[in-house]
Amino acid sequence: MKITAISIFPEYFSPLRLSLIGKAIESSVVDFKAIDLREFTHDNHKTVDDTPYGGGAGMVMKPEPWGEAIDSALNRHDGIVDLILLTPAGKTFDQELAAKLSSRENLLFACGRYEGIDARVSDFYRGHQRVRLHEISIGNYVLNGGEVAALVMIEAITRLIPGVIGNPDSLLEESHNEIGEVEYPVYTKPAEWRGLEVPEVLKSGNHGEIANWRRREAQRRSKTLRESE
Ligand code: 6GU
Repeated sequence: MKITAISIFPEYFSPLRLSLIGKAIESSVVDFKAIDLREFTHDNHKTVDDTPYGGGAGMVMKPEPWGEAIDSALNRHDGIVDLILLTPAGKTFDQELAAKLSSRENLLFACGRYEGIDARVSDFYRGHQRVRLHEISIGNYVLNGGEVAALVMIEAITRLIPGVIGNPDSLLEESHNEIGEVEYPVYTKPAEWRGLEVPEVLKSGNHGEIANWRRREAQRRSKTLRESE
């Protein structure tokens, strides 16, 4: 999978070199590049934003640098590219979209800042031959920019690529799997810690009863965790 991220803070993406995703990048399962939007400006101040037409608070990101940066990024990729515009006004990211995007060859993340990117940029690329456009938010709260949202998405997506996670079984059992149920509680040694015991059934060796207990606990958690806030 080839991934490009465009941002005025390309250093935001350095943590991707760590851990399992870092290994995937090293072993070239994932080819990642962060591009600095300011490289596509042509004035001395490297201006990427301006005041909004119609007035109002804040600044809007100018379309020209975005157009040039996205065109340049498209040149790094072959064929169809999934262009992901990070915006709090987008469709909420979930495990289903992560799974869909994990099977795609080319992902391009456009990380806006300020009050957003001039709306003509999304209009233009929605109609582009090589682009499938997604306007995505990661949840109902406001961040200062799309970078952290892109990191969240890249982690959720790349860990689903075969070979990125060591044990694929751990993908099946985990929270937000196809059944939409969260995981059962897990325990390891010691059998007693600060007066708290590991449930007896887990030490029984009875695999049928263990499976039943885990199913019940997962159901209970799915209900109570989600009702508790
Ligand atoms: Cl993608 N961007 C910003 N700025 N805020 C967000 C978001 C994205 N998703 C949730 N909040």
